[in-house]
Amino acid sequence: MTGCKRVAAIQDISGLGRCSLTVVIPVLSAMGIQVCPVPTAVLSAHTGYSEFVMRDLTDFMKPALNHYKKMNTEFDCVYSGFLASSEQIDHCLEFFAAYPNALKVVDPVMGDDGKAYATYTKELCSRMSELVAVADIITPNLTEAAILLGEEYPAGAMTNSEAKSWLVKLSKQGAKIVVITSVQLADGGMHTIGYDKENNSFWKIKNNYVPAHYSGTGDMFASVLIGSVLKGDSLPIAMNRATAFTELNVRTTYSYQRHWTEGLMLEGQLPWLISYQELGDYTNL
Ligand code: PXL
Repeated sequence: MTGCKRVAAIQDISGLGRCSLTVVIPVLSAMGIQVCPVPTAVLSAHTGYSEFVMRDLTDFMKPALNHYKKMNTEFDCVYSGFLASSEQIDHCLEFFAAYPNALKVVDPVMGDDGKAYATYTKELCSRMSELVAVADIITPNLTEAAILLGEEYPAGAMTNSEAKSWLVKLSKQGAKIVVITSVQLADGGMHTIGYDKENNSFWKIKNNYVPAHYSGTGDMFASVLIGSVLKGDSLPIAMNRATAFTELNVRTTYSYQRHWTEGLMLEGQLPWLISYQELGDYTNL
């Protein structure tokens, strides 16, 4: 009996603007999963703010890993998110190699809305493919999927067969499960799409559109997806749970008209995760 699953979450902690660890920890904790944070940097506010102060923690990563190895600490999952430098990619690779039996999840955080984030250099983006190559699950948004594939960000809606071919091409880079968020499909609406290479199944979940965009949305989606998979949900149910919780938070935050940089007002919605509802809003892509 292990009591509860444990995830090593390798990403930054930002004071203002809910994202990365300030989203990952409450979400996974509410799902009954222990988070062991491996902070890669401390920021006063995330990089979407016009000003922030930052302390890089790259030199903390290897000693932290060495400590966990010395203690024979087990992790059920190693999950990497926003990274601040190319050297941090090397340390993430060391974490993944040290825990070959853990579920390896790479959220290749690099950008949104067709653009890379300010701190993501060309080198950092190209090295992200080294993490993607060792992952079991990857969760890019459409911008990140385009960067990983070296494709143009789609100007309009994608057909189902284009969407499937992006999923398959990404899975050929390594991961068994590929989930892409924020995909406009030609048959109408924004979707989350997923592919499970082992049984060659394709899934889609239609998103309820809200005319707003908040920081940390991808971090929330990936965290719920990971929690759901670790609890034994199938891929479409995990996608459904992650989409439903993220939408609930987007709609709540929109109702208060908060600025996008503040992130999603998740604090009041955590009981939804604890109640662990039955879901069935997925279809085949
Ligand atoms: O949500 C992704 C993210 C995480 N961490 C930091 C960020 C961002 C996106 O801008 O700036 C510090």
